[in-house]
Amino acid sequence: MAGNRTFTMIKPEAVENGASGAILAKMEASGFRIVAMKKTRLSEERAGVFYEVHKERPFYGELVEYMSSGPIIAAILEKDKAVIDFRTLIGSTDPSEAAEGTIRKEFAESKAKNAVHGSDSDENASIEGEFFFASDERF
Ligand code: 3AN
Repeated sequence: MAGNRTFTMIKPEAVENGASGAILAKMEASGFRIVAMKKTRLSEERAGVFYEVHKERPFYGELVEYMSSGPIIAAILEKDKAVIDFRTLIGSTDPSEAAEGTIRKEFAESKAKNAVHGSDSDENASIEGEFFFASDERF
């Protein structure tokens, strides 16, 4: 049976550093199936919409600027308990607090440049997946 889905982005610094392949390999090796994937670049306006939930937070401007600073890789992933298991795989927002073996421990530079995004709920996974992918781009 197909599991449920989460949404991820490999962030600009990880793409720039050539870490995309290693990060995607870790996701697949951890049991996540790639349902949809693309390399794209967010305009400042689209990054602002994507992160609208964080609008009141002090780092919002920095976050929007950073996430539109270069190409990202967006993907929808599928696995049993995808959202929670993916949050475990990526580790804490702050890489200095991320557990050994997590993607952020290995690849993130800082709280802002933290290599990957992972949805925090089934509802947001669905909204975020819709933001990037049409139904004929999912397999
Ligand atoms: P997560 O990505 O682990 O769900 P959130 O939802 O707290 O973390 O934050 C969303 C994004 O905002 C993070 N991925 C990170 O890039 C950025 N962010 C969070 N906290 C900070 C901070 N103190 N300074 C700069 N950027 C931050």
